[in-house]
Amino acid sequence: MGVGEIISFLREKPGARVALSGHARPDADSLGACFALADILLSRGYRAILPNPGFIQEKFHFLIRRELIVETVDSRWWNDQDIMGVIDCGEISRLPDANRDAASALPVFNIDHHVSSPGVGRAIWIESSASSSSEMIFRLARAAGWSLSPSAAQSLWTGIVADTGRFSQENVTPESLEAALGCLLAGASPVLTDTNLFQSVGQGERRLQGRMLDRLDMLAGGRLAASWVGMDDFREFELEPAGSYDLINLLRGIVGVEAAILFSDVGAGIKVSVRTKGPHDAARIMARFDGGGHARAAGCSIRKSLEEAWRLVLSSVLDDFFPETEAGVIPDISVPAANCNQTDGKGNAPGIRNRIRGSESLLRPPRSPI
Ligand SMILES: [Mn+2]
Repeated sequence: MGVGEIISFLREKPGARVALSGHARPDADSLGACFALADILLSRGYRAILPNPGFIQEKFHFLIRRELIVETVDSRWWNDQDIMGVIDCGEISRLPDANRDAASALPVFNIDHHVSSPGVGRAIWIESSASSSSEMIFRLARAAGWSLSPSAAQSLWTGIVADTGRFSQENVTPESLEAALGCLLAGASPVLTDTNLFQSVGQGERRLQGRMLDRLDMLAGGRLAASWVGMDDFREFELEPAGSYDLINLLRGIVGVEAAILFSDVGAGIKVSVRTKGPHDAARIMARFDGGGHARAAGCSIRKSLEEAWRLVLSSVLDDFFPETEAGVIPDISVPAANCNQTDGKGNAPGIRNRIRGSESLLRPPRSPI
């Protein structure tokens, strides 16, 4: 199905109350696409609202329109909704917990660009060649002849910028640039997005990046970079575990690296993120762990200890991406997340000591909380 089915689905229900949901732990594209679509639908006479988006990181706050968000809605509220839009997410299990039941009960339309998405609902438009769901919302508006307000254009611009890595990845196409141009013409400010997303890294986030880099492990002869962050790190730097802190790109950007893997102990299991270059398919390997995403960027959640997840995923990735390199060279995670702030008496966290072999001068005492 394509954009035409989504337009017909919506046109069959003029004035409908539309609940819009992105995926849990929303990112810039999920939020940008949802807020823009809400804005567009409102201007077309629908009553659009975003129930339970969950924790939204500060750098995304410029996208938020508070009056369009409702939290902790009850079943009576859901009964009043006519349809649901599932955006930037193509399966019920990736929705925020509080929105899952409704996605089975209401007539759903689904717009997503994740190659691994099976699709949910009656009208499904999944286009893995699209850079972002925001690009797809732009195409939807154009195909339907619906205009973009400056606010919707800003939201879509932000989603496209974020999901293309600031127009630097393979998903930059004539179509994604055309959508970006359309947003620019409709009033989006590139500076506003850049300032919020990329020029406003908090101290805690920057320090978390440093902590993560301290634990870097290079495997497969320097072609695989892996590291981890734990609950104690989030606590120490006063960060929300559900946030995204631009960590994995620091691993992917190392010269010679073809695959980067980050393990985040977020309290409710281990979140695994994979980024790849070259021929390696991140979505395929994450599908083995009930995850998904794109060929270059994918992830999964594993309900095991950090050590178990580390061993399981790294051995699978080594076998699959780098079969020619020797197996059984996976280093231990010697310090579980719960102990990562323990020191050896000289102020050195043992995990860091073990990770930087023979580089004593690089050791630093643990940082005091900000
Ligand atoms: Mn996206």
